[in-house]
Amino acid sequence: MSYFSNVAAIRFEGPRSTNPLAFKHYNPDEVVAGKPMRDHLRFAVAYWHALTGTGSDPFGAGTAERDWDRFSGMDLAKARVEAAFELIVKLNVPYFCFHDRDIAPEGDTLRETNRNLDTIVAMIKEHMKSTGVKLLWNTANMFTNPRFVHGAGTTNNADVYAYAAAQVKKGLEVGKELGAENYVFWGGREGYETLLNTNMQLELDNLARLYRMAIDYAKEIGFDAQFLIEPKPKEPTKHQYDFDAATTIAFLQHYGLKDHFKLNLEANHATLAGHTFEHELRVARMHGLLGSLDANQGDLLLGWDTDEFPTDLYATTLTMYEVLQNGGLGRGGINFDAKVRRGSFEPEDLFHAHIAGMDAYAKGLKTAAKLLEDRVLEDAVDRRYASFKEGVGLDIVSGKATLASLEQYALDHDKPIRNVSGRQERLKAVLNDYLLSE
Ligand code: XUL
Ligand code: CO
Repeated sequence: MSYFSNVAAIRFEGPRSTNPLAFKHYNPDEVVAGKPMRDHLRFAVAYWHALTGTGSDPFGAGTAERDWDRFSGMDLAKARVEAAFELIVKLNVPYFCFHDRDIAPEGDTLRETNRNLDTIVAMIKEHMKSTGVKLLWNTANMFTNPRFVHGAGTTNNADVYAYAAAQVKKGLEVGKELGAENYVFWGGREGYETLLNTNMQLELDNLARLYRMAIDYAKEIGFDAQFLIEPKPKEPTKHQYDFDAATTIAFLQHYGLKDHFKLNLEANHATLAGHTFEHELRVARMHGLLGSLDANQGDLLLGWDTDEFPTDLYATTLTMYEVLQNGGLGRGGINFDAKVRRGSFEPEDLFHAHIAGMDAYAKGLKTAAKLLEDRVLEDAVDRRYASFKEGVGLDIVSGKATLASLEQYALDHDKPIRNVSGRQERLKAVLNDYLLSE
């Protein structure tokens, strides 16, 4: 049974190809900056958008035409596994990611829900073995079911907290069973609406306790995945606790959890927080916490998480610039946490969307590698901070300077201070030149 019978395996055909179902820039074997593109990018398909998403929005029902929707219940879950692996293999994507509830339906009891999960996990395991596709990360959906109305790890209801803990425990077992390289915590409803009814201190302490239990349990069962926290500033709650990279890092530091986690950063979450994606990567990188990426993009005209496929070459270039300077993503990867638009409802659109995203990241990688090789931006930045390499600047960065010594310096050099242009427009033009060159 094929769910995408009119699409063949997608191949690299180069920038001059006119075949819409071919890669123009993503050539997995091509070596860039010392290693094949495939190893730099480590792409993943997001199960929830590609297989489970329907294209519904607050104003209308789903539009997506998906052959597997003929089924329901566990039959639907099984059909989706078949479709998932056909899609992933035809796209030549090495990884996928899922929430527990994406892959199997909830039963009437937690026991039944876990049994459903076990059945599908066994099926997925078989497909992983026969195709070589790997699990980049899995996670627990602790936001869709109404029981999580007040949160999961930050709920006011201890019974709900226990349920969430049970879900995380099962998630770690599933991750181990499938050899997941990472395990993600995105705080879907870990936040609050109003302080009038919220004990923020208890909620944050409890969230840290849940993370601590997860660390302990993973160790106990020998699941050695990298733990990732995915920041997001708002949506669904007004104040999400893991607002952005800096906030999440402060949380990890405060609770002594920093050595156990890295960050899974998402482009559209960055822009919702008022940051560029590269800003978030830089902050994480400075702390040694750049773990993995959820690739997508928002819309300048819309203030919510639109999760569009990433096509903005400036953004992918500056993102890969940070990734390369980080020495890569390690066990992380680039997961397309992105959905086709409601109007792009044909199965084929799933291919066009992923091809667009993969090509945009491949082009970004190549451009970033060239920029770094030529030290274009690095030299400009070095020159800009040259005053800290000698004299009073060197005294400052080496810790020799005091307020008194700097006052003496300022008094001795009391003449109009000359600044140098930041040359921003020139640098943007250089970036354009690099993007436009083959
Ligand atoms: C929601 C989001 C999630 C996480 C995983 O905005 O990004 O899908 O990536 O729970
Ligand atoms: Co995400």
